[in-house]
Amino acid sequence: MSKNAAQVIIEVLESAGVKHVYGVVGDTLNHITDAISKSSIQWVHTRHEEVGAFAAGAESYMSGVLAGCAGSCGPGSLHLINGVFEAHRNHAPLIVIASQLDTMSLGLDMPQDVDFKTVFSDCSVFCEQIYNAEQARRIAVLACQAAISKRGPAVIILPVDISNTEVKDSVPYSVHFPNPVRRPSDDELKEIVSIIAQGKKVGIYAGAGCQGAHDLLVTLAAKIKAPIAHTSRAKDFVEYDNPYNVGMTGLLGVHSGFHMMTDCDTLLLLGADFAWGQFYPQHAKIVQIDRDASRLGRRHPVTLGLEGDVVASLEALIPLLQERTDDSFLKECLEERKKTEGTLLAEEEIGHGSVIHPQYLTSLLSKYADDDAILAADTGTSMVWALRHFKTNGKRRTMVSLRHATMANAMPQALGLKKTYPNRQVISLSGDGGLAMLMGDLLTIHQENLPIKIVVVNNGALDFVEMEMKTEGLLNNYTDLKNPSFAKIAEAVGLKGFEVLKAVDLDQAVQDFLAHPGPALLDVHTNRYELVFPPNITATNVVGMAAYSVKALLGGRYRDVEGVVENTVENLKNKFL
Ligand SMILES: Cc1ncc(C[n+]2csc(CCOP(=O)(O)OP(=O)(O)O)c2C)c(N)n1
Ligand SMILES: [Mg+2]
Repeated sequence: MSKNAAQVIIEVLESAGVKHVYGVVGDTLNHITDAISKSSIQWVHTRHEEVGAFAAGAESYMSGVLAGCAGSCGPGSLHLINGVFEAHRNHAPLIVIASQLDTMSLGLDMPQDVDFKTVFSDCSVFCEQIYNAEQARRIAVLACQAAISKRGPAVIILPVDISNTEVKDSVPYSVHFPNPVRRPSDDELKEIVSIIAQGKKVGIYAGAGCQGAHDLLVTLAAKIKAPIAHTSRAKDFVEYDNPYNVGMTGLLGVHSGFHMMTDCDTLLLLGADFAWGQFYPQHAKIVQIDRDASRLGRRHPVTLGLEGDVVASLEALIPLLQERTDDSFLKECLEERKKTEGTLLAEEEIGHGSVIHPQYLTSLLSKYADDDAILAADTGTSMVWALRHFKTNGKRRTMVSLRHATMANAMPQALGLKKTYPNRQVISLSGDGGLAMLMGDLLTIHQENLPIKIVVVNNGALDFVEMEMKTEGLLNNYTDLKNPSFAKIAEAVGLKGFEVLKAVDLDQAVQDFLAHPGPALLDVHTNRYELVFPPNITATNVVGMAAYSVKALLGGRYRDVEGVVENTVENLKNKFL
C-alpha cells in the first residue's frame, strides 16, 4: 500500500512509543492528523496549543516515554513555544511537529510564513525541516533518537505539500533505546574516597539525577554519617523514608537544608545542577557526579568533577568507603531539621477566624490525597506550598516549573499526566492568575472527560510578584485580580465546582472534592498576605519590607500594611521562637 510522508512520520512515532499527540488541527497539519486517526496514537484536542505542549511535556517528563505536540503553520505552532521551552528546561523527550506552508510559498512573504528553524532553535535538541518526502522516515527517526538520547524537544518542520507526497520509503531506519551503565573510573572512585575521608563535616546534595537512587543514598548517608539536602526537583526521590534528609535548600527551601549546605566542609553533589551559586558552600571541597559532564562545575567551582549516573556510581562507590564513626555534623543538622519541621507544622495550623492559610490547604491535600497521587503546582506561591507542605512517599509525584518558572503550567500538565496515568489521582494546585491564563482548556478536561482535581489558590492577586515588589521596597502595582467565582465557571463548563471561604469548612470540602468521581474544581479563598520566606531572611528583605510598609502607609493603604505585618510577625514567631 502506498504511503505519504505524514503516514511514515506517524509510523516512526508509533515505533518510538508515542501514545498521545496534543494540539489543535488546521490547514497544513491535516495530513498528519489524518495519519494519526488511522494509527494507534491518540490525538488529544486541546483548545490552546500551549496547553498541548505543556501536557505532552508533562507526559514525557513523568513517564520517560516520548509524547508529541503539533500545530498548524504560523500562529498554530507559534502557540506551542512556551510549553516547548518548559519541556526543554525539564529535559523531557518530546516530538514537536510544526507544520509549514507548502514549499512553493516559502520565502515569498506569504501569510502565516514563520521561520520555525529560527523560532525553535533555542528550545530544542533537534530542529530540522523535511525538504523532500523521501527524507521523512530518516528525519523522523533522527528526531526521536535526539529527543530520547539528548532528552529534550525534537522539532520536525513539515511543509504541507511534502506531508501529502507519496514515498518509496525502502530503507529501514529505526529508533534505538540504549541503556548504558555510566560511572567514574576506579581511580576516580578512589579519589572520592580519599576526599570524603579527609572531611570533618561531610554532606550530600542530591538532585533530580538521583531518581531511582533512594535506597543507595540512604545506605551512603548511613555509612559516612552525612546529612542529605536536596533540590526541589529531587523532592520525590529523596524526601521520604529518609532519616538523613534535611530538606531543600535554595530560595524555595527550608532552613535545615540551607544550614547543612553552608556549614559542611565536604560536599558530594549527586545529579544536581542547582542554578544559584550563592546557596553552595563557599569553602568546602565539592565532588560532583553528573551524567552530563558539561554540567560539571558550571554552577559553582568544584574540587573533583566526574561523569556518571548516580545509581551506577553509588553502587561502585559505596563498597569502597570506610564506615565513619563521627556523626556530630549529622546530629547537628538533624537538630536543625527538627526545628524546621516544627516551623512547617506551625504554618500548617488552621488560621484564626475565617482566614485560610495556603499552607493549611496544602497540608490537607497532603493528608487526603491518594498514596500514589500526582500533584502539579503553578509557578507563584503554589509551587512553594507544594514543595514544602505536600508530603511524598516514594509513590507520589510532584511537578513544578522550576527551571522555566512559567505561569499556568499546572492545569495543562495535570491534563497530560491524567492522560498518561488514567488510574492515578491527578491534582493541579493552580494560582488564580495561573488558571485564568489558560482557562479555556477547562473545556478540554470536560471534552476528554478527565477526572482531574483542580485546586485554585484564590488569593485575589499575582501574589508571588506582589511579594517580590514588597521585599524590594516597592509598592505593589498591577497585581490585583478581580476574580469571578471559579467554582461557578467550573460548573458552567461541566466540572463539579466547590467553593470555600472559611477555614473551618475546608477540611470536609477537601475530602468531598477529592472523593468526587469526575473532574472537579475547588476554589479556595486564601489569605493574600501570606509571605514566602526564603530559608535565610537577610537584612535586605527586612529593609525592603519596612520601606514598602512606610510607602503603603503614606499612600493610605492601611489595610494592606496591617495584613502584611500580622503575617510577618506570625511567620517570624514560628521561625525564631
Ligand atoms: C507566563 C508568565 N508570565 C509572568 C510571569 C511572572 N510571574 C511569576 S509568578 C506570577 C504571579 C502568579 O500569580 P498567581 O497565579 O495568582 O499565583 P500566586 O503567586 O498569587 O499564588 C507572575 C506574574 C511568569 N513567571 N510567567
Ligand atoms: Mg494569585
